[in-house]
Amino acid sequence: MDVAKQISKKLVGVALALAAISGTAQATPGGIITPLITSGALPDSPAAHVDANVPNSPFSGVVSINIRYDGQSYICSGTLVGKRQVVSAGHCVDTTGNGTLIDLNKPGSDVRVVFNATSSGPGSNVITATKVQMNPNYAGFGHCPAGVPGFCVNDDLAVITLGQDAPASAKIYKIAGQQLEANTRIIMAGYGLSGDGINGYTIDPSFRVKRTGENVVDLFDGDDENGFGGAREVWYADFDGNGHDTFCEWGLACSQQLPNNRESGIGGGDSGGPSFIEQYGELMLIATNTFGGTPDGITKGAFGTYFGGIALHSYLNYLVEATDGAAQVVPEPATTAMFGLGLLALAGARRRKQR
Ligand SMILES: [Ca+2]
Ligand SMILES: [Ca+2]
Ligand SMILES: [Ca+2]
Repeated sequence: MDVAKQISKKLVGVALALAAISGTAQATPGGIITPLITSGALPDSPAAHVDANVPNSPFSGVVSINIRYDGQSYICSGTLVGKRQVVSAGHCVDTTGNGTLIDLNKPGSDVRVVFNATSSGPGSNVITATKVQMNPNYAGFGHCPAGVPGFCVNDDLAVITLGQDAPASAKIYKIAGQQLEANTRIIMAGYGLSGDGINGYTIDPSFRVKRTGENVVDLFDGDDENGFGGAREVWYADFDGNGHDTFCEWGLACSQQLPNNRESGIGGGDSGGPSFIEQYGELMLIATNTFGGTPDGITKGAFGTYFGGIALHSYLNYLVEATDGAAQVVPEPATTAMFGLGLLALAGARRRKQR
């Protein structure tokens, strides 16, 4: 029995409600919006999730991004992975919704990255991108490869190259080299819509206010170019609280629910922002946040919604290439390495015995 396929099938049915967390989808007020960092119920609040814009913040390299074209202005989030390289979402730099990369040479079109961790005051560190790339398999938000039915949020990755080095105060994150696994606790950050689990979205995105929150990974979609089999490309988590545990109710996954002041969702403007794990004592990028979904009868952004993004393990080669080798991929620590050594030793012992 192919569990992944079943889940993927179920999600494709469910996924019609998915919306991009920002970029194009956020164009019209009242239109479809999704991911941002939200808080739990009172006494937790969006304000309690704000991360101060100071150089010693562990989130100092989480940036907001202003994308402008055709007289429109959008907000997304991103992660610094090299002095001049920012990882974000493909849909943030897609000007048509069909995978059309923004043309930086067109008058009025630009991509600007906003760094907040600066001692020289707000507004002093906005750096314009000189190059923007979109994953070659990204064909627009929700678009599947030719001949594949469904709603695909796969391959929604972008790499933005800055025209000058990021401020020294902005942390450069390494990328975790291992597969993202279900039940992993992830730490998310972004500049998007916020609100709380009861009321949903109540607070607009802001280029200078970032929030952080956590959740636990529930499910995955495989590669859309490969019949949704093989490598994991898309991760999902639900925003649990106040009696809602959506993926568990749907019989898909019943992962741990985090405490009210940590369990969070995402909203419009959080798109492209990071999901980190803690490894070797630091935050490492393992996934991005790109979409949200609202089941029938649930308030947008409130408990019971779900969301997710791109699991980077399948894209490590792409990221290293698109950053001209700047992105640093770190192998996973401890157990696997030790286990590998153990196996080697055993094999050696057996060989010796046979001899
Ligand atoms: Ca794919
Ligand atoms: Ca959850
Ligand atoms: Ca859950």
